[in-house]
Amino acid sequence: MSDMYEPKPEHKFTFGLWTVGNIGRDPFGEPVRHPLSPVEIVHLLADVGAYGVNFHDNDLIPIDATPADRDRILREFKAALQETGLVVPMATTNLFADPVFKDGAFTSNDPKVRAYALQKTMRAIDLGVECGAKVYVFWGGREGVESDAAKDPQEGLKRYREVINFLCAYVKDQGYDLKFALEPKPNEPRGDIYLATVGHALAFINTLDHPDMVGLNPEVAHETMAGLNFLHGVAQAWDAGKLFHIDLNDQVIGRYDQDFRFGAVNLKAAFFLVRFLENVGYQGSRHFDAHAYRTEDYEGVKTFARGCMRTYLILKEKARRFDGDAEIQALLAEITADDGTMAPFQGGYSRDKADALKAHPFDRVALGRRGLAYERLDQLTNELLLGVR
Ligand code: GCO
Ligand code: MN
Ligand code: MN
Repeated sequence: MSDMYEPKPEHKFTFGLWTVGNIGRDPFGEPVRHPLSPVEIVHLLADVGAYGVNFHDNDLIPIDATPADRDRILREFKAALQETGLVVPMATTNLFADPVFKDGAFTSNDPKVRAYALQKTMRAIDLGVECGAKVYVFWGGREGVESDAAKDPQEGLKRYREVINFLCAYVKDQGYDLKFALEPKPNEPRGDIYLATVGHALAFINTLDHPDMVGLNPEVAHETMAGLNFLHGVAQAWDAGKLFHIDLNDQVIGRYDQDFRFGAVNLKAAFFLVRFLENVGYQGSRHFDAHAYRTEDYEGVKTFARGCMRTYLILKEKARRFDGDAEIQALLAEITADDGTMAPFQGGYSRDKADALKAHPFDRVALGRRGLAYERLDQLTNELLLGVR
């Protein structure tokens, strides 16, 4: 397939080793696909046109690998990167799979577990940096509780903060060129996870020792699981200068954590998201944190991966058309029209301005009577997305 929607490295599409490498195990069923080695995954991703590959430490190096295993695996992985031209823009730590993390890692009640998690993360940061990562993700999958009887949430946050502060200092001390991106999620695998949403994480960042080093990795599915508008979270992260990375996938509100192909559920939300990212000039990776349906074999996995990227590029083209559509733009101009008469009241505060505004007569009834034509605008959006304009 070679057309204008063909993914190219310049599009910065990335996948995790754990995404296309997902073997389709779920709480009810055994794997449906055989595991691929990291080298095989790199080749699969190169084949479908991705730009990069991201990993958890243990996606690449098994948790119980010997130093010799580690060296061999790393050598082979780097050779595959070299051969395919794929890069590693992001890395992260698996702080959720091993039983040691059943009560969390940085927020575990056990100080030995917390110290072990910190050790594991420093080693994983070294590994990520060695492979070229510039962004390091913190997804607190097990940082939370099933019962608040077990852990004080304020204590949990205090422990989290102490570790992130420690790790920021570690990165500085090592002279690494690395930024941290917190990935909020409300629940799953814990009953409740700390730093549940983009908003929680943004507020937390301001309490850190080095807030400049720490941003966000928002995920479509996670904000959707919380019943929130993902675009609004992304826009707020961007506005705060904190959109360091993004996890694209799809999710139906109210369901289990689905990790569907980007655009598989809510195309319109995906459209406004892509339009936002493209229009503000987001320069980071477009990372797909999703996996193929459990019904698929590896051909289906490739179709899944191509589908994520293709949908993104199609929506990017739709965004271009939306912004160039005369009727839509005329409507938008009408909606946001400004006759300039309010200019004296706009901008910063002055006492004169406040006095003048308090005295200004408004025709409230006339203002409230005006129809806004959002129905027409939304229908035009739908028609554009449905391909009839
Ligand atoms: C999930 C998360 C993870 C993280 C990954 C990278 O719901 O399981 O989205 O896939 O993104 O651990 O930090
Ligand atoms: Mn997720
Ligand atoms: Mn994710």
